[in-house]
Formats: sequence, C-alpha cells, structure tokens
Amino acid sequence: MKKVGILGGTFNPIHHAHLAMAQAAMEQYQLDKVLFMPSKNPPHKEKSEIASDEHRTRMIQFAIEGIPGFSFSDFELRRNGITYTSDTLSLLKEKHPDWHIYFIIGGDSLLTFEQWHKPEKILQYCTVLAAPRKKIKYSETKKLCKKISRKLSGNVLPFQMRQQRISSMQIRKKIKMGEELTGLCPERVSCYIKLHGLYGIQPFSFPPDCIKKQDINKCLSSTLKPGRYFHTLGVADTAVLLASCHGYSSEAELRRAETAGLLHDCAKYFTEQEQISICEKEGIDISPVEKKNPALLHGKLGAFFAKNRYGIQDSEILSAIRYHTTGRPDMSVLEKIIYVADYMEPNRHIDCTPYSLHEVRKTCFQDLDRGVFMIMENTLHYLSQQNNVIDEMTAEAYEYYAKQQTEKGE
Ligand code: DGI
Ligand code: FE
Ligand code: FE
Repeated sequence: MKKVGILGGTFNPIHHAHLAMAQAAMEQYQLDKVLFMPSKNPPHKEKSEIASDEHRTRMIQFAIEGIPGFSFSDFELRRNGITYTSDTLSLLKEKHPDWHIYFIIGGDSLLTFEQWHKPEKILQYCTVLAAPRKKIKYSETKKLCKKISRKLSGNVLPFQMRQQRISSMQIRKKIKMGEELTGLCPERVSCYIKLHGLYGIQPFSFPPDCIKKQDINKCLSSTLKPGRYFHTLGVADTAVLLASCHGYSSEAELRRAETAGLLHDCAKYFTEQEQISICEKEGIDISPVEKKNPALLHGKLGAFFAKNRYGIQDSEILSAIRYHTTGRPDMSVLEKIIYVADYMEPNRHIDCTPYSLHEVRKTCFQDLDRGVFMIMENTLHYLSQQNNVIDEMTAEAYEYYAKQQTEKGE
C-alpha cells in the first residue's frame, strides 16, 4: 500500500504552517507523499474574501514546488456541488484502491470533528492525523484522538510539530494593513499576492523608468509556470546574443532586447478564457480569429501588461512584445530579434519542417531576415498541419518576407 497524506483546506493563502504540518506528518508517519488539495469556495465563507480557484492553485503550486514528496491535487476543485470530506475520501479510495490515506488536520478541528458530515464514514476510508494547533496542545490533541478513535471506532492519531502562530486570516489582515508577510508565507506567494492585487490590495506596478531586471525576474518567476519562466529567460539571453550579432549592440539596445525577451510572454500565466475576459474588460480589441484562437492574444495583452504593470514606456519594446507571435511586415530589428529568439531559444525542442531547428538557429545568427522567413515558413507548415486558421497578420508578414527572400535571391 502506498501511504498518501491529504492536506485539505481553502489555502487562502497557503502559508508556512501548512507546509510545516505536511512535513511533520510525512516524517512521523513515513508517508510516501502529501497531496495539497484545495477545496472549492465553501458556502459559509464570504465569497469576496476568497481568492479564485485559479489563484489559490497557483499559490500552492509555487509554495510546494521542488519540495520532495509534496504535490498538488485539483481533485476537490474539479467536483461539482458541495464537497463533503467523506465523499471526497470515498471517491479517492475508489480511484486508488492501493492507497492508505492519511487525512491531515489541525488539532482544533478535532473539537468539531464529530459534527462533520458523516465522521464515521470519513474514518472508514482513512486514518486521521492531527497536529497541535491554536489552543490545542500536543497532550490534548493526543487525548482527543483517543476519545474520537474509541467513540467512532476509527484511527485518529496525533503527530507533533512546533506550533506556529500563522493563519490565513492573519495574513489577509496584514495585507490590508500594508504590512510585510516575511516569515508567514513563501516569498513567491507574497509576491504573487502583491502582483495580482489579491485580498483587496491594489495590484502592484513598477513606477515608470525604474524597472530593474531583478524585479522583473521576481515577478515573472512568481507568476509564470516554471517551464514558461525558463523559456522566458532563454528568450532574453538569446535576444541579447542576437542583438550583439546584428548591430543592435549599444548598451541601451542590449538592455531593450533583454527586457523585451523577459516580458514577451508575461501575459501567458492567464488561461485563454481569462485572457479573453481581461481584453474585454480593458477594451482591447479581439478579432474573430483571435476569439477562436485565444493563443494569439497574449502578444497584445503582454504589451498591455508590460506598459501598465511593469511601467515599460519604450514603444519599441512594447511593439516587439505585441508582434512576437504573428510577426508583421517590415519588422524593426528588435521585433525580428524577439520573434526569432522566441522560436530558437535553447529550451525549445521541436521537430520542425521544412527547416530543422538547427538550421534555423544557425541562420538567425548570420542573416536575421532569412531566419524570420524560415520560422514563418515552419509556422505556416505547422498551422496547416494542425488545420489552424492563419491569422491575417501572420499571413501578411509571411507574404512580405517571402517576397523579400525571392527578390534577394534574384
Ligand atoms: O508563446 P510561445 O509558446 O512562446 O510562442 P508564440 O508566442 O509564438 O505562440 C505560439 C502559438 O501561437 C502556437 O500555439 C501557434 C500559435 N499561432 C501563431 N501564429 C498563428 C497561431 N495560431 C493561429 N491559429 N494562427 C496563426 O496565424
Ligand atoms: Fe508567446
Ligand atoms: Fe514565447
């Protein structure tokens, strides 16, 4: 049997005590893993006080990333209607008959455990592990465990941990007072909260003209998924290399290439549906093709965020972000650099035709226009294979660079 711990809760937001609790349970009961399983907005809590499922999910993922044995589960979020723990556990057990489930709770929850929905059913499917929490010290947790175990004939066991006086409510209060969250939750979580303006604060934006690379990095690394973030770093580095090869090499130009590379996908942490609604809210036009293929929107929206969140005023940078997905006829040097860097950065591993990635990479360093053309040819090939509609801008750009290449060849 696999020993699997489940830590449920609203995680609104996740904090260090959650992590410590999962860690202590895992160590003391030799669990193979612990699943962090956020619940949907419970009916008895004020809706506006609870961050969306999407936000809470991202904060959890950021908080547990890289910690051995910890993983995220959207099992409860995906269920409809009221979710009772007893039902969740029985469904989980049905899906994973080889799991021995350990349901992790705070000792204070033991006080009301018997009033939960079907507590004996809960104990039929799992062992409950309880930690000392709030006013319930370890000795009392132990007593409560014994009492409930006996009364409901199940396994309720205590585990020890150093008590931490952290609660999500306290964090939300601190945020409203404008206080720092140091020591309460992982740095990436507090950055996420500020950047997105959760729990009633103004979304963070950089003051114009004082954007530092570290600040951009910090924001990106706490909003983008890890793979996307590494891609972004790859594009920034590649853009700087390309810029220095193609005479776009003053210090200011290199910095521009880097900034545009870093920010080109900054809107990509939103789901496609969210991107559509943000565009609608902000009055950013959506063409019918974009509506059908929302993957096309993140260039426009990225330029919008770069300007309004990151305080970028340089129109060259904004335009490079704007057109990085489709390209456009007669691009500026920086637009071309970002367009090709996006395709060829070292983390990309794609099988492409008619030009291999190796050929594309080599060419882009020698002849930028030819590189742009090759990528457009590959993209059109890919899109037609996928039966995808070609965006008007993509088509116009291709026509321009195809013509240019023929003229050059003549
Ligand atoms: O954001 P990245 O993944 O780094 O790369 P990107 O900005 O080039 O976006 C790639 C996506 O854009 C890919 O899913 C294909 C899509 N795309 C690019 N041009 C067109 C397009 N999709 C449609 N339907 N039509 C286009 O013309
Ligand atoms: Fe992109
Ligand atoms: Fe990209």
